Amino acid sequence: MIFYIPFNLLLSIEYNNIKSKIFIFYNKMEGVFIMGVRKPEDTRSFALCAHGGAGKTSLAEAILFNNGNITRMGNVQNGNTVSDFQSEEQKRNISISTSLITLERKGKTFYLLDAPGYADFTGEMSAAIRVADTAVILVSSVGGIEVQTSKAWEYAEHHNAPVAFVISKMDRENADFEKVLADIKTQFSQNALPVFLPIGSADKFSGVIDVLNSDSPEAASAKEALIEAAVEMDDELMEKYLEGETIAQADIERTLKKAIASKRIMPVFALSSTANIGVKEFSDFVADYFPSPVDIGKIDAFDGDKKVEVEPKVDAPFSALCFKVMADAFVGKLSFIRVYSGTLSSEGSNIYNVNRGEDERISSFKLMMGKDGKDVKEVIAGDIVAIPKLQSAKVGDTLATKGGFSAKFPPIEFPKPVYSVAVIAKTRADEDKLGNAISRTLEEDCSLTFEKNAETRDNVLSGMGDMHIDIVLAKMKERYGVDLDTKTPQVPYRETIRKMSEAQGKHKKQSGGHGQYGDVYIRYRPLERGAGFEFIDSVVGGAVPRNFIPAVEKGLREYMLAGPLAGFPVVDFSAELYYGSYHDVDSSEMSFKLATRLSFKKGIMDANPVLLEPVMDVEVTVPERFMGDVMGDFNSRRGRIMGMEGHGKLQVVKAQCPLAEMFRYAIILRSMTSGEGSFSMEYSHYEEVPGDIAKKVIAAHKKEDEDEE
Ligand SMILES: Nc1nc2c(ncn2[C@@H]2O[C@H](COP(=O)(O)OP(=O)(O)OP(=O)(O)O)[C@@H](O)[C@H]2O)c(=O)[nH]1
Ligand SMILES: [Mg+2]
Repeated sequence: MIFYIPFNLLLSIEYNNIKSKIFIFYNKMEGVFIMGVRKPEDTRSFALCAHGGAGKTSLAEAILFNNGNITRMGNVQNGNTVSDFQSEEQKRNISISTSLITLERKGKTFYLLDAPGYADFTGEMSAAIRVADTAVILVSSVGGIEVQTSKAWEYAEHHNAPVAFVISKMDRENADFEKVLADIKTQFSQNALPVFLPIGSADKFSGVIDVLNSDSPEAASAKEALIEAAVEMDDELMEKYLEGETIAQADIERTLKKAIASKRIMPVFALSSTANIGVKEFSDFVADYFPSPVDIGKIDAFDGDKKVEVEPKVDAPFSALCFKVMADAFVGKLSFIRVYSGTLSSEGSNIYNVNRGEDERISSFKLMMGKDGKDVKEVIAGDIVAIPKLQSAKVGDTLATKGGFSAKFPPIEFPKPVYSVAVIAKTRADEDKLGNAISRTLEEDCSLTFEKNAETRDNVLSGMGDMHIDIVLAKMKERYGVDLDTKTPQVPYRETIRKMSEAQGKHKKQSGGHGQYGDVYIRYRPLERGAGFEFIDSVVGGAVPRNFIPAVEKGLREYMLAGPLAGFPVVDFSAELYYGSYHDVDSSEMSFKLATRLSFKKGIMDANPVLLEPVMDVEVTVPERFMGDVMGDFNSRRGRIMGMEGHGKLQVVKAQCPLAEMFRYAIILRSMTSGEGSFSMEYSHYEEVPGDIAKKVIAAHKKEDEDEE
């Protein structure tokens, strides 16, 4: 049911005794508002995901053009697509964050999430798949399956999301539908079944065959495969089919939808977005057969340890998940949410952040079209919208109404950063603005971390790769006017000792009146790695008076922060105060502290001091042919191979490698594997730095100290 009405209106009506939500939609081409009856059954949300450059943004653009939402089809190269609206996206001709596009087609509301494909933005893709009802994985008919295609598949599997495959760029030279389809079947799933077949390819690509509605011999076997898989969804139908009876079209359509929702069928499409062939057919298929939130059914939330099933019902308590936060130049902060249950009107409403316990007033919901939003006053289960000016919501937070839904959805998982730089403000003014710029940037980007390293004092910005960091720095400059220099972060080296030593420290000063006197004997012993520091007091007979002993311990704890070898913190040792002497008048806490310092310096230097460096656990995933290169490279960077595992055509190499050798690994691995490798790493333990390298580090550090003085 569609009405045309001349102004923005929203009501609830009773229609055929069903209380339904009215939804107003602005259709740019027709310049009118279209009003329809809304229910979750009519919602189609899907995430376009793929390797970088497979054509996601171009497909989104073509869908909008065919649907009449835009009158001219933009182009990624010209930087005028709806989806790639950020200046960094337009400058680089790539997507860097997920765009949300809302449209109406065949009475259905589409929420299209256009995720970026480059490895540096994998987290965006993962979040998009998490909140969309279907993952649409694009595979270029020329490039075939690539690293991030497999990542998209992995995420879809992880979230148990229904999958569709789009074999894109069918107009390109060397387009090979059959080969790509065969690869999808062998590498991902035999359930990948074409629903549209290409007619011709490259410059002869002229259209697509609708497999289900075709009687042509070319489509016969594909049709057979589709019907066979669809009827499996219904035992009675299956029996009929096996007995050779003809299956009614309506039955096929009904079961096809079920088969897609349950992943028994993963529909495969052939299309070209730039030539606009096969795109309309794709959109119509989405409207007709893609699962709605109701087809997806219940999802899990957790109330403490208790599992709570959330059903996509409009009359259930309102619940939603915040999956993206964006700073908008005009509106300010926009929080993107996926509604999982209930209904919420923006009029006079508050939204309650279950994770943070904060209740906030809201003014509107926005149906997004790239950077633009149209106000809508009510949202229902299945909707994906943005809320302006919500202060508390962070990515992964569960939103509800106070006293209503109280469980939490599982957090959204983001990959851990693997590439770090130390940032330095260019001027004092930049430094003043840094804190605010960083905290706003972190809010938007969950693959980014920022930390002041207590040991090296570096401000370390970590992300997924050099491109990611470059973009973050460019954005901070553009938005917040903060200019930052970068350098390789310092390795947080530490010092320790390898043998026992004993050292006296005696501080004595006789100057006119009151003198200073402190005298300590301390025994230093190595402790096992990770033990930290231990102070032992074994003074007998008051050689050091009780009241001065805390000053000795305090002194040690202070001096150990900058060791005598190269100024790094000293760890994994014990210091035993076993003897000393004092002066009735001249001894003080300060004198004993200074005496301790003398003992510490000498004692550590006598105990065979060495440098320790952090060693990382590294996991590298590469196609088999790069295994040799990756392992050889680890040898050259002091790494140790810990193991290998095969995952299909990919190999996982596990290694331990000093952090000092890993700062540029994101860049090195990319060039070594033409972008086909990925890796993750986390801190494992501290280990001794080999002598020759330690010498260099110590010399460099001494020089630095001299320069500073
Ligand atoms: N010939 C041809 N080129 C296409 C087609 N689709 C996209 N392209 C081109 O391929 C390049 C990448 O397209 P995008 O739409 O930006 O790809 P994407 O998957 O969104 O890329 P990222 O978001 O950066 O991962 C652009 O130059 C497009 O013009 C197509 O169907 N045919
Ligand atoms: Mg894109």
